[in-house]
Amino acid sequence: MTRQTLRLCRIALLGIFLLSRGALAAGTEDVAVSGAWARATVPGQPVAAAYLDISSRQGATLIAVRSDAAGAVQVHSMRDDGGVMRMRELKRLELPAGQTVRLAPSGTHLMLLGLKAPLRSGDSITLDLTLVDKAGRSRTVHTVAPVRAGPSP
Ligand SMILES: [Cu+2]
Repeated sequence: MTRQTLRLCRIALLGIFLLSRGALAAGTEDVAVSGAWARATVPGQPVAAAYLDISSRQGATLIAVRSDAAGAVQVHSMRDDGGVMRMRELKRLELPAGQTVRLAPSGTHLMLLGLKAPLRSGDSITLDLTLVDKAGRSRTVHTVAPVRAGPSP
């Protein structure tokens, strides 16, 4: 390798490094996910709930969720209807700028439908959250949720 090609090589590598840093920052900076967990299931239970805290600095909308553990994932809201808790699918979940939206037991949650296997404490599942920002750009945030027995619903 000549000195010239070595120099070009270094510049190219630096470029790749800077590009990947830029891509990382763009992909993860705005949206923060924390405290994700999924509730362990009993044998024969075809669905499970998962919870997390999510926030977007600029404001965004959660439009889709996928998991390796389930055929489909929906966002559900919970409403007290004369003493009966009713769940309703939310097609979109708004994340107001700078606010943490909590998905927690007895409230808005992720519903894992068509579980591929029972969820046992100590396992973990993936959750891929697809969001759209104010400019219409979509991104997917990947998170891992440990499975826990958790408090009673
Ligand atoms: Cu539900």
